[in-house]
Amino acid sequence: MLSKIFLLKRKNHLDLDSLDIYSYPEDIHKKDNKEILLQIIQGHDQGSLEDNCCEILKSESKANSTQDSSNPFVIGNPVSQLIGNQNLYTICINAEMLIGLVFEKEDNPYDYREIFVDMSNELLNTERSCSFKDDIEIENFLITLFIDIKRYGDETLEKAHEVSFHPSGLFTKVFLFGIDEVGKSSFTRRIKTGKFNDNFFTPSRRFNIEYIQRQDGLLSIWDSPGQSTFREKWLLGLQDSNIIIYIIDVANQLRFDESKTEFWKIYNENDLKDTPLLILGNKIDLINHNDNNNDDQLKRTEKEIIDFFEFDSLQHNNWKFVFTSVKTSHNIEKVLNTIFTMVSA
Ligand SMILES: Nc1nc2c(ncn2[C@@H]2O[C@H](COP(=O)(O)OP(=O)(O)O)[C@@H](O)[C@H]2O)c(=O)[nH]1
Ligand SMILES: [Mg+2]
Repeated sequence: MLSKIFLLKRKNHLDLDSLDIYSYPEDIHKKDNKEILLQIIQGHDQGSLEDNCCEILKSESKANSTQDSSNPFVIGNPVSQLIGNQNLYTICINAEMLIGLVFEKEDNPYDYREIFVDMSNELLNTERSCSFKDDIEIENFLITLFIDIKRYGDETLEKAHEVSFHPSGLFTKVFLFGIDEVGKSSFTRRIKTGKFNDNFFTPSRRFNIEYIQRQDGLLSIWDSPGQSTFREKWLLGLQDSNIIIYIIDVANQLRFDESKTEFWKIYNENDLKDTPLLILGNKIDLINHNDNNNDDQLKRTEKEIIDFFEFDSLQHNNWKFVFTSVKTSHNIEKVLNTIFTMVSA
């Protein structure tokens, strides 16, 4: 488990007295830890924060500043260090700062490699959440990074361990995708807990994998996060899925174009032809149909959606379209059964 995060920021030279230190949740006191801090700095990249800490980074930093100012922060490779009984993972930013994660001894820092690099990059370069200009900004950045990495460890790594001990070892990996707000997280929550909440808060950066035991087998549902930089890495999980589910918000036609573009982009960039594809037209409860010929109307709506999204041009053996409402539970049971039939087909 992640226990602490810290940041060492060099003012001038490698003089510990001119080093700014931030940490969370507990303080690292410079005086007590002088020796350890020195070792951390020297241990990173076998260099020092002063000199050859990431020489490559320095040149990249320079190249970056002239060519492309869109990524102001150059983020190095994490380095794992065992100093005393401290299990550390440090990353160098712009050749002038070190961010360190402190783990418990039995943890493997390499499990956290991607999230550490991706989150730092996302917070610093995409969201521009910190320019290291003032203390509060830096502290907020560190706390955000800490919470997200810890959450990843608690929710994803711990669960992965749980599952590998599952006796059958057989589970169906279900990969959800779709633009934000279509109901992916609500869907996952509905089948996990049976609950729905209009105001359910789902943090956008959250890695969300839920394991759900059903009579037909164990499902692992991968609910992909909305943020695009995260999504890139997340999508690596697509190919080894047993089934992929694409969700559309049928009540929000304003975003059909965007949704369609996103679908085809992901579909074409990944080799998915042989993976069963289930398309859910969610939030059907929001579409007011004239009660008399509800079925006909639904068929027409389905055809309009399929035409608009050009699903008929899918070079795909095994795909289906189903209307759902996560809110009213409409067709949710059917979706679960369909998952198992499609996977075993
Ligand atoms: N009316 C209605 N609202 C829904 C339905 N499914 C999800 N929502 C709402 O749509 C919003 C976005 O849902 P969320 O699960 O966070 O979407 P995600 O970004 O795809 O994970 C939330 O306010 C949900 O309560 C549905 O079937 N019907
Ligand atoms: Mg979500």
